[in-house]
Amino acid sequence: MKYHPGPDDLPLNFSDAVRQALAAGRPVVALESTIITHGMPFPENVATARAVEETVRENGATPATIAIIEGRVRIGLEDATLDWLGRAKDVLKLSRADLAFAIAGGKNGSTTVAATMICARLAGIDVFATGGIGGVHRGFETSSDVSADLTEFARTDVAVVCAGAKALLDLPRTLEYLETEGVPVIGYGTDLFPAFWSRSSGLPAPLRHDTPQAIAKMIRMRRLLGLSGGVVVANPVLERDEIPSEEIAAHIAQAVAEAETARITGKAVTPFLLGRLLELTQGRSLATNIALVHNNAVLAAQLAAALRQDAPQPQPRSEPMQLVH
Ligand code: PSU
Ligand code: MN
Repeated sequence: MKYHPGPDDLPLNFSDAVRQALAAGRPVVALESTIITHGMPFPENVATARAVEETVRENGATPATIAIIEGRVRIGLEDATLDWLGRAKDVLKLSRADLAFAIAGGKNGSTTVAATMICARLAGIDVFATGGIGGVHRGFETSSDVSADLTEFARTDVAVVCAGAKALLDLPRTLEYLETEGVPVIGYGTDLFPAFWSRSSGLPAPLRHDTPQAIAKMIRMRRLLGLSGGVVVANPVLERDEIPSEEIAAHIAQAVAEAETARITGKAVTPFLLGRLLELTQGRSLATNIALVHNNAVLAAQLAAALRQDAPQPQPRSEPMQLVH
């Protein structure tokens, strides 16, 4: 709770379970909601969101799924709201650029990785589990399409456990961008950067750790150094669940070409590509997607516990001012 900087009228609403866990200093794991509204089809989206919350609980942490409901930042959603979100068609996909627009306007919106990091930080949550992060898109040379997730990592102190980034992005440029922004990218138990459905992108992971405790120690050191921003914990999908990159490559090429032909731009690009990949793999990609989110939830719960186990940290100089640009 020590990071809670909100003015009194910031509409930040905690579920009872999350409020109690934070007050008691117990580990909490944030979960995003764009994966529910724009990342997976109904009903798998709702079933997965619930099951992932359960995985977090089974691993000793409290889940806090984050979304904007009627202009309120909700930290922890009840089942009925999750269910409604999973069916709703007119929910905005919110990133840093449109978060205040949705809250001030009393709208409903799901939070991307970037927006979930902002809300988690406001709520005093250090760790967040998701599937894949946004990145530099293929064809960046002409589109300039870089996910706001990447700049958020440079600004907001949250550890995001993911399975790397999808190979439908430009992964070498994504890693270059993160390096330029000073964002640590940690391969968990691997020397290779994972590519979502596949355990490896073939690219080296910039850093490597093999235990949650080692990651927690590094995060604390970043704070002692006064370094702003978060870290990417890239946790490869388990071998039994992976789809080898050769198998998925042709489908990716087709989806990217179709997006270009259809002149899809802006925030519609990622949902379009995810939807096409699902169709082109005849749903096979979904099982892998679900499995890797669970795998990430387990590690995130362990990391949240590791961060709580050790001595309280001094207030970093740059917190919480970095939230106000
Ligand atoms: N990548 C995935 N699944 C997802 C997303 C990305 O494999 O659901 C979602 C996340 O919410 C991520 C967002 O933050 O898409 C990135 O969108 P954009 O590229 O428009 O920044
Ligand atoms: Mn984009």
